[in-house]
Amino acid sequence: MIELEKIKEQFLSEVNGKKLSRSDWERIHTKYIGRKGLITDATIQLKDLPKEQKPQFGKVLNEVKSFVEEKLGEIKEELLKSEDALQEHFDFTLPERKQFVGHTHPLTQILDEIKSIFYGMGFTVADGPEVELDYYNFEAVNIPKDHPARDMQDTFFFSDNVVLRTHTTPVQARMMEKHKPPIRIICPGRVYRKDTPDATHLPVFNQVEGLVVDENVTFADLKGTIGTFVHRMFGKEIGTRFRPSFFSFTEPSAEVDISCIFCKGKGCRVCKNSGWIEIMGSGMVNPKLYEYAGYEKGRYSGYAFGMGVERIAMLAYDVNDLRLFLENDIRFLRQF
Ligand code: 2NL
Repeated sequence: MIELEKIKEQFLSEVNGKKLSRSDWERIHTKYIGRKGLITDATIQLKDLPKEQKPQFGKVLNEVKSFVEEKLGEIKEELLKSEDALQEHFDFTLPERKQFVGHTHPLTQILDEIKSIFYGMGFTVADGPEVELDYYNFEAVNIPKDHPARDMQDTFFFSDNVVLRTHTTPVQARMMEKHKPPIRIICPGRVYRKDTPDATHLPVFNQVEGLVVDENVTFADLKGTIGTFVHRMFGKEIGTRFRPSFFSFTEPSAEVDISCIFCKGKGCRVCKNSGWIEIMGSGMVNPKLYEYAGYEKGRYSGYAFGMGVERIAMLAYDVNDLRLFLENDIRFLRQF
């Protein structure tokens, strides 16, 4: 009994009015109620006491044990609270961290729009290699060896017969070689020219070319398809004009102009007061290409066209420098 009172007093002297650390707490916990602690010892002693002393000793032992456990519990709670306070320096006045949701690049948006308009008219997409044989890039689309487009100045050559494609026309030449008409495809993709970048030139840019070959295809089909494309892309009020031109892979050939989307044809800085803006090249497929494809002579006719995606995007978004599309300046991109 005296011994139990002593244990309690000793315990109190170790905890009362003391600022205990976590390790102090561990040490005291072990000393009193650990497996070999003082109170655990006393519990073992209880067994050996004379029968008549047991109830009284047991009662006091339980009181002391409960007291110690309760006190250690309180101290632990205090310890945890002060540790939390140290760790959670949460400043509720801090401004939030903004999360920005991205979106597709403006060029991709325009390309998606172009594709979806042609899907709506029954076209499918074809693609091919960017590193191309001279044969498909030039020869098979009627650009002979002495043609100015073959000038070393504006083509990247890997070797005598391997180039970075300068247009997506070789994709269509490969399609014709592999498949018999009817053909109704568009070929979007990256093309390369040896140009120094400026507001209107890039050495890498994107094209969409289209090709339709079947029996009895006429220039009227070309006009209808392009006219519909212009209406869906730029609006019902925008007119289309075909102006005679030359491409070695089409005959006859035409440049496609649209009425100026900025001044509606009245004349402004963008259309250089002409009221018209050039958006693509087109024409009836030169029969020479059917020879290269191995088609039956005189059986098929078709039309083709080609446009620069960056050029369409410049018009659609009223952007006056091509390089802006490549700089990835978030202030520019966020506007679209
Ligand atoms: C332009 C002009 C054009 C074509 C591309 C083509 C393809 C085959 C046969 C005939 Cl397989 N033509 N493509 C035709 C006319 C014009 O592109 O200024 N592109 C940016």
